[in-house]
Amino acid sequence: MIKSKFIKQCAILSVAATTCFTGNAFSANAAEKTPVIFDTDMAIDDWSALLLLAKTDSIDLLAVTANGVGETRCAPAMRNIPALLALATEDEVVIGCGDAYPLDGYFTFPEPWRQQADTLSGVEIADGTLPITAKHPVHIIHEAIESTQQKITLLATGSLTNIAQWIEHHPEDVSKVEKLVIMGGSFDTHGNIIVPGFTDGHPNKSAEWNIYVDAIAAEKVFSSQLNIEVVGLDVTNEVKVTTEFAKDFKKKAKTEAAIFWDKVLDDNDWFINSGEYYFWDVLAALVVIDPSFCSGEYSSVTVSYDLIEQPSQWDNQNIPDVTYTGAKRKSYDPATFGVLRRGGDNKPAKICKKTKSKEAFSLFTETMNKSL
Ligand code: AGV
Ligand code: CA
Repeated sequence: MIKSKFIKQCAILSVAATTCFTGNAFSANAAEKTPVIFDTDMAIDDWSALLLLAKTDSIDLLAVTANGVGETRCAPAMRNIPALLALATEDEVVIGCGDAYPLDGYFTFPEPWRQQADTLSGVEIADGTLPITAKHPVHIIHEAIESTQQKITLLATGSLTNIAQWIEHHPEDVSKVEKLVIMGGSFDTHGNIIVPGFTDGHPNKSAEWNIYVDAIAAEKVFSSQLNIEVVGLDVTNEVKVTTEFAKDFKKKAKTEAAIFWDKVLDDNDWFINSGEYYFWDVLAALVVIDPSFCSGEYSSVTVSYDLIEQPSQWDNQNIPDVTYTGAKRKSYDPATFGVLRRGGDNKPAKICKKTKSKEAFSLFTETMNKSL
């Protein structure tokens, strides 16, 4: 099943490639679709980003890889991804999950957020039919890249654990990737680790959650030769989810995907009212769909991390003391872990600074309401 998806890609693409050489315009459609692998932690707005990608005609969603490091754990993620895809596409999509813990450090998302993410915010939908592969995302991503001559776009909207492991195992793949779009980080604005009622008193004022939970993975990714576009808080602050948007979306919701999403918004009125909810991952998906959603500048990005002698109160003691490589897991200073800064020697990444927020909300609403 998994292979057949990639073989299908190969077949289409080899036809496209042949006709490209012969200049046959008929092949243009197949070649024009952007092949995408979506690496997600399946939190609330990852669901809408997933539905959006699956419903966008110009995207060929090859695979959805999750990790159990972010908000949703692997078992529920492997139920929720096929269930959501069934609302949005009839295409085959390869689905698998990676590690449950970060490459290093002991930080995790607050447990109530994880519960909400595991359970799709309490909104019930039927199981999907797409199969799950036991393959690790490292292999899923590698096989997808091997299967096509087109350059794949990666979108990562959770911690960068899977992407870092894939780079470690398959450094030869890096030059075959078009780009990696990351939802994560913050540069010229405050971070989002401190959330009233969940992380009061946390010492980290500057990091963003996806980078913070696995800053060592982020460091490996930013120091690679990948072409990176960063959709961080600087730009996602422009797409706050408001009650007005939720009302407008409700009026227009008519497809299964949109009706599901409307129910999620209903269940999250408290989140919307708290002013803490943004279209973080949706905007990153929109940048994949249309790069003009990101205006920005290029700069090297350096990830901060500082070892500490004594574990802090922010360490989650349930995380195993051995990392996936067999090394002893280390404790890091929660105040600086995952803070990004411009500068250093890494290959410059594009840092998104401005977007088109009105168009972002309207393209999202329109795409979610397109019939299958
Ligand atoms: O930091 C943004 C990332 C996005 O990938 N996530 C949520 C999105 O999936 C973490 C996050 C930040 N603040 C949160 C988050 C909050 N208040 N509740 C749940 N998750
Ligand atoms: Ca996410």
